[in-house]
Order: sequence, then C-alpha cells, then structure tokens
Amino acid sequence: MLRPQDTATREKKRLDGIWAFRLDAEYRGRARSWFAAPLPDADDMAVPASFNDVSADAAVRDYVGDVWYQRIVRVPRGWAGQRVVLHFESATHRATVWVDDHEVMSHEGGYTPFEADITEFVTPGAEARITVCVNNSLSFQTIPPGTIEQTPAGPAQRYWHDFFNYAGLHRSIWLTTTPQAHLQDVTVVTDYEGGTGSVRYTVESQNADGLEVRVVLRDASGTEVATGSGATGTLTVPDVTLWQPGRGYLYALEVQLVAGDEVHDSYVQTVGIRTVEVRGAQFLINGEPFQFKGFGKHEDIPVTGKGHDDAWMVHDFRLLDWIGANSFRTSHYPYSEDVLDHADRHGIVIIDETAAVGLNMGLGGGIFGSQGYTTFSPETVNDTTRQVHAQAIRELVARDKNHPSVVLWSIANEPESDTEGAEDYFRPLFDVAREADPTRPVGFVNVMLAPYGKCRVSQFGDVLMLNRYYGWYVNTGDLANAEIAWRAELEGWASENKPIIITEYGADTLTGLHALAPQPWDEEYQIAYLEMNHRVFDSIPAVVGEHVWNFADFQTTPGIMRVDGNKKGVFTRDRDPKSAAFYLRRRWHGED
Ligand code: BDP
Repeated sequence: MLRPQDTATREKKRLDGIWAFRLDAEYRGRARSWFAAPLPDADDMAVPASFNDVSADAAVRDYVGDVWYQRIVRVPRGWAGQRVVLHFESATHRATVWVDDHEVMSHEGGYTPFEADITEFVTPGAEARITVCVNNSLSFQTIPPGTIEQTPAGPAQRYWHDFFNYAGLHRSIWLTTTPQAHLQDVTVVTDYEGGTGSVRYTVESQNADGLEVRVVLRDASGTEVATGSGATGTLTVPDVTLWQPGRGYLYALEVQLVAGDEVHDSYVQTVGIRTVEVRGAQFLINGEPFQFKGFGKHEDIPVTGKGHDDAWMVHDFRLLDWIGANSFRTSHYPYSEDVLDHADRHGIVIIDETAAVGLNMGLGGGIFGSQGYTTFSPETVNDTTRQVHAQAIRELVARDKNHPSVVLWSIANEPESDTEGAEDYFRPLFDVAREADPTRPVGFVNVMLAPYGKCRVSQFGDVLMLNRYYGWYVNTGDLANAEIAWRAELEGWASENKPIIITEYGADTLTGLHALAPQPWDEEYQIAYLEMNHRVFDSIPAVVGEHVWNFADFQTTPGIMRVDGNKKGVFTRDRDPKSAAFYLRRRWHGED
C-alpha cells in the first residue's frame, strides 16, 4: 500500500475536521443501518483525535464498545475516470467503513493504515456519505490484548498495558485518486561501497499490462543522479551522501508507469541510503558503532489523546534535539507515519514496535490485584492471537520498510518470556518478521520478571532490549543495592555477546517536588536514579543504548501507583522540563 500523495497523476483530499459522532452502547447501529442516513442523535467530534478526552463526560472517556463517525464529502468533479480510494491512516482498534449504503472495508488493529477502492460507489462532482463504526474493546485475541470482565456493576474492560486505552480516529483520513493503471507498492533497500551508494528497488503495479516502470533518483537539490527501468533493479549513486544519525539526508525516487513518453502513474518515494548491521555486541549504522541515546515515548497529549498533531510532533523533535537524544522507540505501537517521515528528515533513529504490549499476566499481580489468568493458553493468548500478532508485524513492516530512520523491529514489549508457552508463541513470530524484512535486526523487549538466565525468548533476537527498574520497582529508594544487583544482572546479559539496549529505566517524578535527601518521586531522586544507571551502563561495553522511560508524563488507567497517569517523564505531559532534563542534556551533549 502506498501512502496518499499529490503527484502529476494523483490527487488527495484530507477528510479531517469535525465529524458527526455517537456512542452505541447497545450495539444498535448495524441492525438499524446507521450508515444509511444521517447519524441519529450525533454530537460533534474532532478528527484526528481520541474521542475520550474531547468530551466533558466521564462516560465517554471510559466508554468501551462501538462508536460511530460520519461525514459528507463531495468527490471532486475533476476526478472522473480516476480510481478513487478511501484511505485511513489508522482506526483504533478496529473499524468497518461504509460509503453511502455500501460496506467497503473492515480492519483489525489500531495503528496501521487500510484503504479500499470505492470508485464504483461514488460519482465525481456528487456527495458521498462516509460512515465509520470504530470499536475499542480488547480481548485475548487482539493486539494489544485485554478482556471484558463481568463485574457486579456491569462489564468492565481490563488490560495489562500501562497507558490509557485511547481510541477513535487518531490520524488523517484521505480521499485520494490513482489512475486505473497504477503503482501499488515500492520497496527500497540501500547499500554503499566506498563513496558509491546503491538503491535496490522493487515496484508492484496493477492493471499495468503493456506499461513499463521507469525510475529516476534525485538528490536533495533535485539533481538527477541515477535512472533505471523495469519493475526491479539496482541504481548506482556516485558520490553518495549517506543518511546518518543526526543528518537525515534524503534522495527522492520518482517511480513512473509509462508507455513510451506517456506517464500513466507517478509516485515519489524518499530514500535514505544507509546500512544497519549487528556485529558481535555492536550495533552498526553505516559501519560505525551506534550508541542509542533517547527515550521510550508515547503518542499522548492533553485533550487530543493519541490523535496526531503536527505542532506537538515538531515540538517533541525540537526537545529531542535540545536534550541531545538521537533516537527513540515507538513504545508501544506503530506511530503516525508523519512521525516517521519527520525522523527520516531529521536523522532521528527509531526502534519500531508493534502494539503487542501486555502479553504478560505476571505484571500488575500480587497485592495489586492478582490477574488469575495464564498468559499463553487455549483460552487466553493463543494461536489466533499469534495470527493477529503476525499480521500486526507484517503490516508494520509493510508500512515502515522504506524509512531509513527505522533500524530495528521490536515485535513485543515485556511479554511473558520465561516459559515454554512463550518460547513456542514467539519462535515463529521472529520468522515472520525476518521474512517480511531480511534487512533489519529483530528483537523484543524483555521484562524484569524474566532476568538473565531465565528468559527463553531472547535467544531469537539479534539485539537484547531490556526494561529494568532497579531502584524503582525493586530496591525502591535504595540506589546502592540497586546498583550492585543491576550490574550483576547486566554482566550476565553481556556474556551473550549481543548488543544490549536498555529500552526502559526510569523513576516516577512529581514535577516541583524537591528534597535534600533524595526520595522516590522527587526531582533529585530521578537524577540520582539516572546517574546510578549510567554508572552501570558506562562500565559494560555491550550496552549500546539508553532509552529513558519516558520522554514525557502520560495518561494511564487509574491505580494506586499512578497519579493522574505515569509520571516517569523527563518532561511533564505539557513538555515542561523536570530537573532531570538538564542533567540528561549535559550527559548527552557530552558536557558531564
Ligand atoms: C514497563 C512498561 C511500560 C510502563 C513502565 C512503568 O513497558 O509501558 O509504563 O514499565 O511501569 O513495565 O512505568
């Protein structure tokens, strides 16, 4: 699938704005064909946004079930003869879409795009009614998983991930055209030898019998540097300028479907020429050891929730630059494609993660409410879940394979990984990822419940990604013992001769809380905690990365361990710096 684009042969129209919206707690909409007429008793809702916090009603915030969105769109009259496509960048967690009375598509999974050819259902120049039924419930067969429990007060959604289950239409929706004969997909793989780069490309097209593929590669100034023809080929780029961390140099590959001089379709794929390789305990980008400095992030902002917002995105990247970060992980789901494009342009390195988070019934148990479930079993996370998970991996790779910023796939965050069930579940999923993309390393994020010597899944990864909270969830407030225990565990992992990225370490911190004797939750403790971790990392060469948890405070489900959300941010939810931000800035800019 190609992201909508304006080119010489394609047009797009953004459908963001105010849509009609309503809840459907009794699941009546389908039976009553709400798609067939103006949505009854509708309210206004902003798109893109999570619907939860836009409303002033707690019942909307915590709502679980079907919600409906609808709007009228006029199809541009100039689109006659074109193929008209309706494209959703995402719908969380699943959606069914109608154009007037016709059901045109359904999609499972909240963070990847989907589209349908709706040419036969629309008339250029005329209006069409677009209706979307979005459902946000989670079950053991969804990614991420959850379950709806029957409680005395009624059904209640439970899930095991530590961020609020924001839902709705989080990203742009497009009405877009392609010619009838059109390009369908482009894949690029880059390499270089000395000063000469290479771009191997593969193009898929449809209804293109008798047409040929022609490609032109231009550098950032627009100068043509290579041309080619045929659906696959390799372009040679003399005097290559590499895409590098901190310097997101991009070429543009124009792909055309042609008959002689006549251009039938045209699409522009940006290309960053770089290599990624794991060698021993090193993570190499362009043959140079790369040290990840940055954060686990979230798509999470006030009011809009997980809705994409350009201003907040640009601001976040400025803050990354200010603090000296060179990378982040898309914890715990695929982020907006705008974020990946921005990272490509700015040379920010990304660990790209699926939404497989919370496959672990061991977390949040104990006195905080024993889960009473077995993680991997026929009744819980099972073969069907694994198929959904495999599809999520394939869709992530299909969407993000051409982004030079993406250097590593993370197929899950903190799943149970110390059992036979976990080993059986994950082994084939690593194969799925490698088959989808043989060019990038693959890993998963290990949880502290499966420490060195106990984990049965890390054997499959090219890289070890560890989340550890010594000095926070264990050895709470006791940094001296935390340091001893942490170093001992990490030395064990280092013996595996794989690169280690610490994908999470962090301490909840209430901005404005200070103390002479640092204690958990105050700003001084956050700094002391980070300093302790850094002493450990700096003493172990196999540690090639540190991603603090989290870039900013974020919303979660309520709980006695959360105060208006998770407070492990180095910035507040409004992006004000905590004291730790200045400490990290010194470390990451090499001033300490
Ligand atoms: C880890 C999770 C992350 C949580 C974090 C925390 O990967 O999503 O938010 O811990 O507890 O378990 O702050």
